[in-house]
Amino acid sequence: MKIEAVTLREIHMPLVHFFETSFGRTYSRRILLVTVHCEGVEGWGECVVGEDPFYSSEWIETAWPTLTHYLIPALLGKRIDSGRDVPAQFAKVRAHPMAKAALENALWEAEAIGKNQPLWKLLGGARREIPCGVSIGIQDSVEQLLDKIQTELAAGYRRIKVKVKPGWDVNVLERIRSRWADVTLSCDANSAYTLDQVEHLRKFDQFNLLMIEQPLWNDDIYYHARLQKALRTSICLDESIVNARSASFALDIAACRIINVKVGRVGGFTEALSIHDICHSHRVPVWCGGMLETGVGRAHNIALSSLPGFSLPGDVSASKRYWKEDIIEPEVEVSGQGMIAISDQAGTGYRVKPDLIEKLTVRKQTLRSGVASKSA
Ligand code: OSB
Ligand code: MG
Repeated sequence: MKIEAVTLREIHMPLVHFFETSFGRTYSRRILLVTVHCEGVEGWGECVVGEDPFYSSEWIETAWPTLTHYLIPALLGKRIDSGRDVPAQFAKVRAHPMAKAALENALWEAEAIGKNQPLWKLLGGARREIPCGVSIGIQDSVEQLLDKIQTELAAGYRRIKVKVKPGWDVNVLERIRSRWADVTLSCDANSAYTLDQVEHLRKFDQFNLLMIEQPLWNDDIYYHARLQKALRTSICLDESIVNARSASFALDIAACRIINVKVGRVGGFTEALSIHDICHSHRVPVWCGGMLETGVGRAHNIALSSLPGFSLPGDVSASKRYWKEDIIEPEVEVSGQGMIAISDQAGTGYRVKPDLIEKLTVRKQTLRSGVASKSA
């Protein structure tokens, strides 16, 4: 595939309901989309950076120039046959995994369309439907949280994950467990605790949680191993697993028993597949995390979740939980049994809605091979 042009766009989309984690509340998303144009085939990718450098150091205003100055020029005009060949082209650029992933994943999608194959098959997937969980943010009151859990359980979701932070944790988990003794429940701290709080974190053990996600520092693995020894509850690492090497290290020192794979956080499908393979060979379950994606990123998460090691419900849920109208059709739908069916069509099986995307676009730039960059 010759990469003739790449288009970047920023679109603005309000969330149906605010989303709050231990690092803050989001009402509306600034979404960065990339389109690769390869000899009549188009592939789309979503850059899952946030509006602020809070989940990770990358954010929308670092991703855009990293793409236009370095990553897109590294591909323009080249022939690249496979998404797998993209990481080598980016090797000189340190970090910026989400910017890299957006472009790499768009090329995997173009490759799948070019080969007339479903993306999930190209990635090596096997599942024909995937189990879904939901991630529910911190609310204004515990009652509001309980109402939301009720709604999601009624919709069929198979795992409830709640965000926790000091002051919104043991008290909240107690209320959830007293109403639903048996639901599959986990929590995500997004690095809100330190090792001084081990005694406090041990109180989580009484709630029979499937896992506690990233309790300690975002860049830490070593102290999570110490904490895992002190807890009965399984630790799941999210933020601190940035590549296959950190996943191997975490498993070697028993820092966690579960890994959350986010394709943006690890720099693209190629690295995500390596992490999957390492975990699968260690019999460590993985699941697919979410970053409040639109349908473009969501469709990629669905394809990735079809791999055999993705044995736990992911944070991949229906479009309508996030958006009044998603930018793909059909929208992502979840069955009453909490499953998403995987399409047999070439590519992701979802189509972008160009008119809606155009309407939501606030900035756009196309870079063409052999032509100086131009804003429009
Ligand atoms: O830690 O998994 C996280 C959203 C933004 C940043 C970090 C996280 C999340 C979520 C949301 O938990 C998952 C979703 O997309 O539903
Ligand atoms: Mg997380």
